[in-house]
Amino acid sequence: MKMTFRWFGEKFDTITPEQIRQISACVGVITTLYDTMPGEVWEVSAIKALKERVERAGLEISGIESVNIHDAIKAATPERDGYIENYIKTLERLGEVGIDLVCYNFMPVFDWTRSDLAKPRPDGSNVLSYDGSLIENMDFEQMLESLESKRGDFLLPGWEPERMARNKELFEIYKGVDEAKLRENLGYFLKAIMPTCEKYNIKMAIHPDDPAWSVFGLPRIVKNHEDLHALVNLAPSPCNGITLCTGSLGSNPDNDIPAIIRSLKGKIHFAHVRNVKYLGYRKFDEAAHLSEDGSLDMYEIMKAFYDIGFEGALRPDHGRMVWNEKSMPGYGLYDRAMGICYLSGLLEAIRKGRGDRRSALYSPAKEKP
Ligand SMILES: [Mn+2]
Repeated sequence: MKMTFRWFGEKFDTITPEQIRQISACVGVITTLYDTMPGEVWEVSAIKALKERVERAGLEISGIESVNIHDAIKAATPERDGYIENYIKTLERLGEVGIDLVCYNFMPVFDWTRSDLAKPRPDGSNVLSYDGSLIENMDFEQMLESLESKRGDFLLPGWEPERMARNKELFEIYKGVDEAKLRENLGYFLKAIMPTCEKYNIKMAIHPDDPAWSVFGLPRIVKNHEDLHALVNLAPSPCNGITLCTGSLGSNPDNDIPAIIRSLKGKIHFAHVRNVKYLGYRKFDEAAHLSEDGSLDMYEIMKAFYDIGFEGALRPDHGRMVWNEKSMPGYGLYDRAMGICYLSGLLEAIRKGRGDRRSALYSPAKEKP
């Protein structure tokens, strides 16, 4: 496993690659060109500049999260083939500089949803939180206003104001797109891009829906074991796989995360690891990574990744906001750094318990001559 850290780029993140480098165990960043819109072809010069910036700090780009997919592709409007061509062009440009992991999602209109971006905890920290009873009583406009009022100066990935200004139009194009249709559109997209992915060995890793159920009446097709296996079968290729996000899938207590991991050997290309605390039906708080702080057993999760021979990039996902840090909700430095160290500790114990003496910094990339 390769331990990595999400970084939003110089213009958008409060954290520097130099700070990330000082987190022991971390070998790379997961990043993106955050100022490109879905559908745009990425500029070669911008990709190279990003790569150089990361490498200057002694890190690698371990993957891109995300190359976002234009709604024309998700909803299969007449413009989709042009946008797929653009997507392929971006993949080629990433492949040319040796980037071999791309995370994406196929959620209509917006991606993750929360009712609170900074819910106070008794320990003085705060967390992202979801309360279904609040969300179900809001319409989408109210949801947007609520997030807008809480985000402070920070951008929220997946809720770009430029796109959200068009939300009525976006909802309109998804009329008549049910789960079956959305899955068909995903299959069409995957079949079109797989030859390019195979040529450059780019592993595509779809992110599960967050939370793992339908919100605002929009279809969701990456929620559980069944959906993940259907996705894998849509386009059989070593490059078609999954971002196993424990927190997104874990929002639904019916999802047995270690069992899901074990069932997807060879199909998990990227891992997001975080904990959630169940508070009731469709109600949860995010938590510290520590097992005891939430409802997921992080030891069992890391063991499952180890047992299936997962050697891809893993990153700690959202943390709490601690020590009065000010940053993008969920993406402060401190709690994610504590998270990655905790996960690395679990992994060292699992490895040594199995007689595996590889160093904690082992990563497949580093073994290459
Ligand atoms: Mn995630």
